[in-house]
Amino acid sequence: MFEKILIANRGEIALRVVRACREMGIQSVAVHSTSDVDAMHVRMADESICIGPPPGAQSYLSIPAIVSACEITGAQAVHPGYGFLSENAKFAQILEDHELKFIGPSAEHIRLMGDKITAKDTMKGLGVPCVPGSDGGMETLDEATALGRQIGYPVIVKATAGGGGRGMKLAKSAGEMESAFHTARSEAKAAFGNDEVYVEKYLGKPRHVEVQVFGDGKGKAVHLGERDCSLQRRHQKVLEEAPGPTIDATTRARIGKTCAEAVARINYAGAGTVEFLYEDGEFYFIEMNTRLQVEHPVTESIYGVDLVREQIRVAAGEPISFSQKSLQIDGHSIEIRINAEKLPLFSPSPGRITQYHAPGGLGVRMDSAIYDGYSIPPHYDSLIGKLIVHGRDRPEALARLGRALSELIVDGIDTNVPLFDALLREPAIQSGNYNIHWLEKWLSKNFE
Ligand code: MV4
Repeated sequence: MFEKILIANRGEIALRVVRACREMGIQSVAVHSTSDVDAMHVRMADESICIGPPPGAQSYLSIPAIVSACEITGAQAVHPGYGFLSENAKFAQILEDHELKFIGPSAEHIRLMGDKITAKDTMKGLGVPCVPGSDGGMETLDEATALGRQIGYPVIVKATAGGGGRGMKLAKSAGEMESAFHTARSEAKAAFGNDEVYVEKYLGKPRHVEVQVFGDGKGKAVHLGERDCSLQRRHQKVLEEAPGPTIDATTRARIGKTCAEAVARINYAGAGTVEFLYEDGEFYFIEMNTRLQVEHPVTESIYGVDLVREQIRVAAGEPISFSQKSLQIDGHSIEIRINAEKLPLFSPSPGRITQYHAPGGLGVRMDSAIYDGYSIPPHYDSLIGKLIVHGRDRPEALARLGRALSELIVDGIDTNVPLFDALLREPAIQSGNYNIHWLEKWLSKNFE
């Protein structure tokens, strides 16, 4: 096992990794920018090192700074968290070249899934159900138009270098294809330096259902069910839950097995998420994320598994500590993302937290790196914490979420907490009857 792990991240996820390290008897190294000297992840880690000025590109995204920090501190492995360098194949490769272990999948698997056409082609070949659409990229407008006619409108044009909602254009009819195709291409070129696009049948009212998989890198893999992350605003998740309100045990076992077998076949190592659109009882693969996700705690809650600990074990060459058969779902879990932002426009709201009180009690977990008197710097994303509740069933989890929210105090800055108070009063949230468009529609009526 590793003796020392460097955490190439900040905020709540860096603290999450520090916690796993401490329970495993592993020394942790925090890295930080000059604006993060007083950050909680720096205080909680066994040691820390400054890696540069506040902008991400010069600190948390700087590969030379992080490799140097490993050499100075003697860390043997790097946990990238989520965001920043977590899905950067070049970073994984450079660590390997320096005989440092990247706690995550191989550079090859990151690259494979980072190219959305290759990802889809690979998953299709492994028996994972995909959205109907082009096999590979669309070189010309004529090709895209012919495909649109074949699969039927509406269709969506997506950038192969995109993902997470960036670089997508909807064509509702043949007449809209020319504009969708050219706009998608030029936006993809500008954003990613790669103008390759592909075309898919557009699904009108799906849910976002993602399957958590975990591989040992040696041909074994398990699944840990699904999360429903349909409640999103501008491609940012707002609330996630597990199990999915519309997924039964038989369906879960079937799609889970398909995903686990697929990643086992490619010797995938560590945590991964297979993203689907789910509509009318069918799963359609869209993307695979090769990192630990923000919303991993809802899966941990219902399965009683520490996913970061498993990531570290597998990276060190140890087996996954549980079998598929031993995994049993216990109850229901819901996570809300608490952001430093001002409603109704969701504008960033950095500044000093004058008072903070975290909720507690049975079934309540607060993953956050804020504290009384902490100043949220303006340089990073607005996530300041995740409130995760667990109950014996969905109604109990919802009641517990309302109760926990009533205890939470974050003063001195604006947060999106009032949004959740309002959401909990909605029948669609109480019943679980929502899709990927529900939140934006509701916001346009009730907030903006
Ligand atoms: C789609 C789609 C409808 N049909 N693909 C957006 C993010 C990226 N991961 C995939 N996305 C979508 N792909 C087809 N063929 C609708 C979306 C989409 C969406 C997906 C998940 C969660 C929220 C969303 C909001 C708008 C659009």
